[in-house]
Amino acid sequence: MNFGRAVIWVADSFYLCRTHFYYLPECLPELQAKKILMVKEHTRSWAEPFKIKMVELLKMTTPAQRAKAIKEAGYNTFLLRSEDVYIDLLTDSGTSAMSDAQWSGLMRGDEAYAGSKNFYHLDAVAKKYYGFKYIIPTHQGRGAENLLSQVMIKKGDVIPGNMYFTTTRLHQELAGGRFVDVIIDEAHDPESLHPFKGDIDIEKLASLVKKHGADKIPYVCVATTVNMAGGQPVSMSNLMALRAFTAKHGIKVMLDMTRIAENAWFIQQREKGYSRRSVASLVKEICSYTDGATFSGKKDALVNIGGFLALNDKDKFEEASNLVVVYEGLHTYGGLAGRDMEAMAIGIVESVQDDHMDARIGQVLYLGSELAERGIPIVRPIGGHGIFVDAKKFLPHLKQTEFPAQVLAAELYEDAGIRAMERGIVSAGRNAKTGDHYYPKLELVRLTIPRRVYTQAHMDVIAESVERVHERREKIRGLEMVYEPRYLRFFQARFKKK
Ligand code: P70
Repeated sequence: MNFGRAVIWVADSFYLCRTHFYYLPECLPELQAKKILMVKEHTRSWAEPFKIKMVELLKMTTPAQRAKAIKEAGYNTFLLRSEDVYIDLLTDSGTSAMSDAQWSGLMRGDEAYAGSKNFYHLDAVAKKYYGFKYIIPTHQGRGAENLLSQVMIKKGDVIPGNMYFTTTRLHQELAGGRFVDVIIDEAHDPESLHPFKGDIDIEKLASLVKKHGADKIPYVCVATTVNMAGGQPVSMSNLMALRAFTAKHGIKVMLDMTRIAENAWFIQQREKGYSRRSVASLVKEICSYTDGATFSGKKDALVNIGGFLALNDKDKFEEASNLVVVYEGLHTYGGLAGRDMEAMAIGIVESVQDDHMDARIGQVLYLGSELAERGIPIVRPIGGHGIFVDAKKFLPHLKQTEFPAQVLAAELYEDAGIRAMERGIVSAGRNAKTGDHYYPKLELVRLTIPRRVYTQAHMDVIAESVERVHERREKIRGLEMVYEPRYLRFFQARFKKK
């Protein structure tokens, strides 16, 4: 990274990188006391390190068309047709724009059933950038989660993790295990300015080990970044402490490395001693404190489909590469076309470039600061892949059982055709034993930013739309769930207005 150009010291509290001011670890206590998140004082504008070669035209809709569409979708944004959406912030998963290099990689797809040369390319790139010994491609992240859970978890096991993720927890449960949250308390507080809200609370982990015994804990699942907490990063020092603690007890560490490059960028920006390190080198260091990983290439790696399971243990690798033929496909394609593996190999390299990451998270921070300036309650600090609006604060007159985040996501669609995702009580699901809803502390609407897809003008439209909905928030009514599927209910549940 070119520091002369990218970073200027200002006073003794802030430093400027091309995009924004970020705070330094040294002055955190002071900043937390003042509740300052960032100071906006650009010297120069920043811009993306690419230009646009092809565009996808969008359909513009009227308010009446949108009101009809969201009603027909049962007030669930997952059930909207994408052609009825203007700005699609449902997810950053599989929605990125590929580069010209990736598109040309598609043309080099070797669609042999076995031993495709694209597999060997992916295998070499993943080993080079992440440092794991063995790679098994899967169709996407949850394919890898299924394999990992099946080869590692026995009935009655406990799997600690830094906050649950929906698919990860479900696969752990289907394999007979039980997820236990050991993230630091700050992660559940949308207003805490802790710079690494994804950190694992080693004390909580220690008492879990004491209670159940290390034999019942096959691994700790650590996610970089933590999606459900708002895209919050884990610090390098926490990963090291986790490694030291688990090594003492003979427990493995498995990484959910879905947004690892974003996590590495936050370490570079915020953690003492890392500001001169490249994102690429930080990514590799993170992996070095773990024994394996599940990866959804649909996020960081800038592809529309793909993932892998990485392992260092030869026996577990052999077991998993046998199992993959049952669920995904042969171990040299794992449910992917050769061309998809090629695009992912190229995307991995692009994903760890400092310039790319500056622009990617710079855009998220831009939207976040626009919303914060308008008085919209959002999770702070702003995370890596999107802005998480605090629906409990936005709609304080609604009970959690009236699904405030679901309501807000539907309202945003009606206002300007912006599609967001509920990340609250509907996503949390029910306790399998008692049948009760889980009541998560965080009731959020995620405005997820796809990589390299939307412009700054789109960000302005989004901020204005959220502001408009905020202005009429008191008139907004709750929802009632009228259809609830058994698994991952948020995808297909239907609602009606109260
Ligand atoms: C999202 C997507 C996927 C994901 C993730 C983390 C931290 C694993 C995966 C699974 C898609 C999604 C998935 C479930 C519910 C809503 C949305 N996250 N770990 O939008 O990867 O999708 O490839 O199987 O974020 O956040 P995959």
